[in-house]
Amino acid sequence: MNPKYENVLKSKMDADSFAKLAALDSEKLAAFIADAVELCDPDAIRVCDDSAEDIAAIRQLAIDNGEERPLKTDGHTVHFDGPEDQGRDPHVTRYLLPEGVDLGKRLNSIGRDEGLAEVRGFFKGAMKGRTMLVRFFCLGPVNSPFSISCAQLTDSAYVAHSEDMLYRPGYEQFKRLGGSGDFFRFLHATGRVDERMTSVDVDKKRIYIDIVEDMVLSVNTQYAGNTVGLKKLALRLAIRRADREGWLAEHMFVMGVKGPKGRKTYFTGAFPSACGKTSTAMIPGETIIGDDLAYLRVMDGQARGVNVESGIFGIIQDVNADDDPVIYDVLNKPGEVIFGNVLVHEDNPYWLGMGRHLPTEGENFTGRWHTGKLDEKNEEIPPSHKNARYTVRLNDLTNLDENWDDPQGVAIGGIMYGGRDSDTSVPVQQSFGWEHGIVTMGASLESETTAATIGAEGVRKFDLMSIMQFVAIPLNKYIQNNLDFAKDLKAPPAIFGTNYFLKKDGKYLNGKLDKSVWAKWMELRVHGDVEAIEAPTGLLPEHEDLKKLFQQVLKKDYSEADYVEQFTIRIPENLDKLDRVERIYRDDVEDTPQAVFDAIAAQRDRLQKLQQAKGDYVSPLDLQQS
Ligand code: SPV
Ligand code: MN
Repeated sequence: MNPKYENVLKSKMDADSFAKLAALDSEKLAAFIADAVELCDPDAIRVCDDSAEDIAAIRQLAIDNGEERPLKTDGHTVHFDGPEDQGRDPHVTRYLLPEGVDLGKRLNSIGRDEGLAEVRGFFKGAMKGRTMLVRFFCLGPVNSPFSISCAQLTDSAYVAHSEDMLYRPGYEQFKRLGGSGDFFRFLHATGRVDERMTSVDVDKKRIYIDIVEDMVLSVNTQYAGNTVGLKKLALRLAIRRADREGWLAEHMFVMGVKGPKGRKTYFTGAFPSACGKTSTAMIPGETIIGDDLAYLRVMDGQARGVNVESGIFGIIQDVNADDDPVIYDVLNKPGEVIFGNVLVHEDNPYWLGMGRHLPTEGENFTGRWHTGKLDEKNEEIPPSHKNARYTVRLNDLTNLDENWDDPQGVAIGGIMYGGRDSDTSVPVQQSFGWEHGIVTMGASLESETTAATIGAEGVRKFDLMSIMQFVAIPLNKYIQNNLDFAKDLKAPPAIFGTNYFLKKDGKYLNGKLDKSVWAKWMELRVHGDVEAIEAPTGLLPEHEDLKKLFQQVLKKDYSEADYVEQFTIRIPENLDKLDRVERIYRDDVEDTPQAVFDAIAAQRDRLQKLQQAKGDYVSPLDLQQS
């Protein structure tokens, strides 16, 4: 090791930590840590490996330093983020733009030199009085073509603990690969905290992504979406790497859906935050591989996918025994769980929609709370935040798929795209083919905004592939990469558009569990086991098939009237949507692939022809079987 780094590092770490670091034999790593140490000035540095002792020590540290507090049930803790740190913060999340690089005008960016100077200013001395933790993780399964090694530096034991639960351990892999490797680097500092250990300098919150160094700098925040480097911050870097190497990094779950005679078909699915992604991946009776992030590669002519993570950082609101029985069970029995921003009363966690009466007082993300407590705008503070979360390990789930950690991934049979759409798309439909699906379902996705991101809720926003906030390359390239992905596939996955949020006269047309039926129908369609009806927007299920599935899966009758109401093609709304999406691709995106305009034009043409023949709202019963 370069003596310059060695001196800095040895001055702040014990022999055990230094030995762990030296064993990795990486100048790049030593330089990264030494620079961070000089900048942040921690009192001490602790280097952790993959051992159970180190992992347990981190968890204990989070409790000892007050970032987490034990709850009544064994293994459960609660963590609070400050009132203004309850979601990802896109306004202060920026790419450090090197000179001469153009990421397109939709991405939030700042000149690299200016941004680095600003954010490094906020890191200066930020770890005084604290210990810097040095952690190693792996994105995707270890020892796999999908693996990406990562180093995380943080002064938050909560962040490090969360990463232990959410990612595969990466120290041994680092050692095996040698430190010259192409690893991602993350530096996080909590910044000044109040007596509840929440970051207070919210005006100095910054999350800056350095695409030159594959590094992310995050400061004055604790919310995991802003601080856990391996989650959405690594996704941005992975999208760039995937672009260079010819694979896909996606904001998608991976799950298995059971078909007839013991068959199982794997799906990925992209849904914006808080739009049913986790609950789809957790459909009772099916198997989960992951709920948030997937890498996809072409291997031997097959689309294969892995879960990037090994745990779930899920939204807790509305998790209850009826709607999400598997998760509910994990949250109610002894075992390692971090509850984030819930209501705590007598050392038990409570959240909205849990199916129980909530206490009228306790502690929440605003401190002491009681019914009727008002915020600065005189609005009533809810007992638990809408974006309150739980963190669990996949290993604790009873529905975990047996192939979840396979280094070769699983073969993907189908892809779902779904948003929060109250008035346009049918609950489920299949695309006519890869290109039609990528363009009119993935790249045309819109969703009404939710509490997972700071900002107004319920505003319809364009969110292609549910990944808009994370696409770190020009959008046209991202879409082209998705279009091109099928080129080397023997049989591309079937693509489906889903919509769980369709309304009529202000009320939802579907029950929360109906997605189980749609999943079964999609599974049958992947294998061509059921026929479909050709609509201008895609292939629709037949009533008879859904009726059978509703009976089989939910023991419910599914009337023809319900079917017609849900699957009526709403032509004016669909045409409006095409106009909105086309406008974005024409005016806001540079060099949009022609395939996007072609697919939109063809869909418009089909919709207009049907409108002329049958009017604005066309029942699926008036359409032809394909
Ligand atoms: C999401 O909001 O999409 C999440 C949680 O998965 S996080 O990105 O970590 O905020
Ligand atoms: Mn997500």
